[in-house]
Amino acid sequence: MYEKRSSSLIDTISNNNKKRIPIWLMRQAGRYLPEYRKIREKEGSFLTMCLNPKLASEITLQPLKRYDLDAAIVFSDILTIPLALGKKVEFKENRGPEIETVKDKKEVENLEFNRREFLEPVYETLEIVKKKKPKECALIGFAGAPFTLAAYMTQGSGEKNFVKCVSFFNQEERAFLLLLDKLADLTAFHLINQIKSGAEVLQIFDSHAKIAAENNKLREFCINPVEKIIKRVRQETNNSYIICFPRNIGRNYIEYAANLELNCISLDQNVDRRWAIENIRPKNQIRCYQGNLDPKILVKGGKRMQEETKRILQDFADVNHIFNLGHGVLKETAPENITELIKIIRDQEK
Ligand code: 1CP
Repeated sequence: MYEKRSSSLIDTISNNNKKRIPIWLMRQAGRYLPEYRKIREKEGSFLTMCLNPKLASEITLQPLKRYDLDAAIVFSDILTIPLALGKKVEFKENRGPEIETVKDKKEVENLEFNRREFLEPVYETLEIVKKKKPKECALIGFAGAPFTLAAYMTQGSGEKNFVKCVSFFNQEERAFLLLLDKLADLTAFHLINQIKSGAEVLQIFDSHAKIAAENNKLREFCINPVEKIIKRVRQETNNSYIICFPRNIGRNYIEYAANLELNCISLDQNVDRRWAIENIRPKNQIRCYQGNLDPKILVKGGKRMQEETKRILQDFADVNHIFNLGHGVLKETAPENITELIKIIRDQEK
C-alpha cells in the first residue's frame, strides 16, 4: 500500500524510517511575510487572492522559497465552504471575518451547494503547486471541521465566546445537527477533490472545538461529523493521510483521538507533551503527533525559543513527530525567527 515517496513528512506520518524531522508551520504563508503583503496591497482583497490560482499558488510557494520546510499548505481559507453554500463572507483588515448567519431551521434546510466557483480555484491551485514545488515537500490540503464552520455561520464572526452559536445549538439542536451534517457532506467532497488535485495530506482544523467540549457536546458536534468525513475520504481515495487539529480541548484530546482513525493529531501549545504521548491514542493506534511551539515564543525568538524548541524535540524523540506551532504564525513574527527556528531543529539532527 505504501508507495515510496521522498518526503520526510510522508515518511513520518506513515511510520516509515525517518530521515529527518519534518517541519511546516500553520499559516506559513501570510501577513508576517513582506512578499505576501506586497501581493495583498496590490490585490486589495484576501478573497481575490484565494480565488485566483495563479496568485494563490505563488503565495503557497513563498515560504518554501525562503525556508527549508517539508510541506506546502495550499493557500485558501476554511470559510470558502460557507461561501459555496451561498453565504456572504467578508474578510476585514485587522478585524477577522464577518459571515452572513443562518438564523433558523428553515434557513439550514434551504442551504444548498450552489456556488462551486468558491471551491474550484483551490483544485487548480493545488495542480499548479504540485508541478512547481520541490518533490521532497509534501502537499497539504485542508478544510475547517463542521463544528468550527457552524460556529462561524451561527455567530457571524470569530467573537471569542461564540454566545450566539451556543444559544443556537441550545435552542435549535436539531437544526444545528442538520447544519453539521450538511457541512460534513460538503467538506468531504472538498477534501476528496483536493486529494484528486494533488494533495497528499489533509488537515482538518477544528479551531473552536473548545466551545463544543465546554458544553459537553464534543462527541455529537465534533467527533461524529469528522468521523463521517474521514470514512468518506478513505472510501474514495487511497494513500491519503489525515491530520486533525481539535484546538484547546485539553483532556478531551483523549476521547477525540480514541474515536477517530487519524494518521496524526495536532496539539496546541497548552497540551502537556508527555501526558499526550502517554494518553492520546487514535482509534487505529497510529501514533504521530504534530506541534506544539507557542506562536508567541516564535515572536520573541532568542534563547527562550531555542530552549523550548529543544524541549519539544526531546519530548517527542521516541515517537513520530511533525514539528509545528500550537496555532498559526502571528503576523508580528519576524521572518528571521523562522530561519533561526529551522536552524535549531536541523542542528539537533546532526
Ligand atoms: O491578508 C489577510 O488579511 C488575510 C489573513 C488570512 C490568511 C493569510 C485569513 C483570513 N486566512 C488566511 C489563510 C489561511 N486560513 C490558511 C492558509 C494556509 C496556511 O498558510 O496555513 C489556512 C490553513 C487558514 C485556515 C483558517 N481560517 C482557520 C483555521 C486555523 C486557525 O487559524 O485557527 C480559521 C479559523 C480561519 C478563519 C480566518 N480566516 C482569516 C482569518 C483572520 C481567520 C481567523 C479569524 C478569527 O480568529 O476568527
